[in-house]
Amino acid sequence: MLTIYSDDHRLHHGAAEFYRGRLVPCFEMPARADQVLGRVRSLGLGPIVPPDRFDRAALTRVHTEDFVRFLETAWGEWSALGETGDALPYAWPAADLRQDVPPDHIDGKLGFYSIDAAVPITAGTWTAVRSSADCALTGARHLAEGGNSAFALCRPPGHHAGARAMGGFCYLNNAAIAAQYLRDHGSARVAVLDVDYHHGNGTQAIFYDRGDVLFVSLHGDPKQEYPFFLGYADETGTGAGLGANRNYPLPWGTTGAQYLSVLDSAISDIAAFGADSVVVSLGVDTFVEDPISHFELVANDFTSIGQRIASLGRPTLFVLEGGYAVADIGGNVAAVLTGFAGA
Ligand code: 6XA
Ligand code: ZN
Repeated sequence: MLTIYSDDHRLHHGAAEFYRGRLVPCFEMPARADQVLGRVRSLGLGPIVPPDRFDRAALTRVHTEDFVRFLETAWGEWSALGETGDALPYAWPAADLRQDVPPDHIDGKLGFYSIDAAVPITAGTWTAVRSSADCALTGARHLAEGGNSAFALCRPPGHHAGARAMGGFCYLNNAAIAAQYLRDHGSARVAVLDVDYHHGNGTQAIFYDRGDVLFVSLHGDPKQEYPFFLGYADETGTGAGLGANRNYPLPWGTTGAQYLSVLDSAISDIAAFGADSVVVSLGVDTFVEDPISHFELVANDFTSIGQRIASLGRPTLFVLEGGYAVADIGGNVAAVLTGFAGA
């Protein structure tokens, strides 16, 4: 399987995120990608190539122009104030506040264009974010040109980023950008399967009113788990997208066996939809030892996930999302990919 990877991810290394009343060191760190790359390399999974540079227009197919401009310029505006630490938001346009007027001050913009304070912006964040999206796009192009599968080793991740908002360690939505690229280059119907522990609220929102992109997600029940405000089972799409959104919220303590039986339903949804290609938001924070999650999957379960995805028999792009048990992330990601490739 082809892997697409850029060293640029290292340029994004936030110091801290706001979590449960404290500023804590970022769980989303460069060592994650290093571990995954090391394992892909030592296993000899296939060629590892740098991403191509795609036109900015590929980003604004799913994100708004003003949001992309905000990401490009945020560090410059922040550092112009004399700030040297990471930019972080602290005020948001929640209920009863204006959500239609972007503020001029960078502090206001940071809140306007985010859903939480887990998205530090550093001097190198934009370069890393852009290259991460390019990894996903390069993988999508590989599929559009007839490839059977690819692994976009994206960092930072993407599935919490909406059309106009960053959040949950995500800035641009790599999986959504790739899915849209596939739609624009030969796939009439695309399915996004999100197996990250957290609901992919950004991906869901981007495609919620569309019938050409199916979004299916297994995740921690938002009653208990981030992102809390989206990801319930009764969210089934709207308008032309009615029926093209499927959420499987699962309780804390979900075991591998329980997870895999629900995954079978998700796989059936994708087969019934008749997807021409599949994008997998591949998070392995469902692992039993993940420090911020509460499922109980073990290494063999990740192999089974890959095998089940392969049973669809569709061109498939894997896009890296979460997973914070750093010592195990490489092995768990590799298990999914080898399960897929060997099936
Ligand atoms: C914010 C938690 C963000 C979750 C990030 C993640 N404290 N998403 O892994 O998939
Ligand atoms: Zn996650």
